[in-house]
Amino acid sequence: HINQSHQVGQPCLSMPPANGNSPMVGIIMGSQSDWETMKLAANTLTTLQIPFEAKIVSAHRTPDRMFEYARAAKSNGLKVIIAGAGGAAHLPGMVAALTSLPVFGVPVQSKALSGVDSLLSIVQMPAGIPVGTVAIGAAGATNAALLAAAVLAPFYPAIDANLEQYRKKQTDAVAETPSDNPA
Ligand code: RP5
Repeated sequence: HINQSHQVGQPCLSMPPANGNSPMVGIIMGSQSDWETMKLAANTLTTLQIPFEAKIVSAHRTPDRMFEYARAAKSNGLKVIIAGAGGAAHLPGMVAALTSLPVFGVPVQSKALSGVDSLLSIVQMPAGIPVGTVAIGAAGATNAALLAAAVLAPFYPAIDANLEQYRKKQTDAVAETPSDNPA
């Protein structure tokens, strides 16, 4: 919730603190087989101490579950949805159609077409219903979590601090000179 005195169009001075228990990010995926990829999003959110939930929600196999999940997402307290799917990957776009929460789509690397099918299915949304589409596979799953953190960071100082620390650690880990035996 935004504080009671908040007026639309006015700056909101007191944002709610991140609640340690209730999920702020919903990670959903079309199949159990997507988890190997999508757990990289989960691991990144864990590192950043952002509470999340992870669910299997298929646009094709469990369409009713998808409708219920997307429709209830905002009232359940979620702030961002990360949706991963492979092949004819409808899940991110369908979920984005059902909620105005930001949706980041992760194209899972498919066997037949190496994820190019997933990428094109997710990225080519017509104007009006956006899906923030990331790279195919592991990099995309990690980056979707980092984008979720970046969306939340301006409103939650603890998340902002964790995200800055994550990036600093990454920068500090880059050696100035190449080595034949990198650590
Ligand atoms: C999609 O079909 C899923 O997102 C998954 O990437 C792909 C294959 O699913 P499985 O046949 O492995 O369950 O719905």
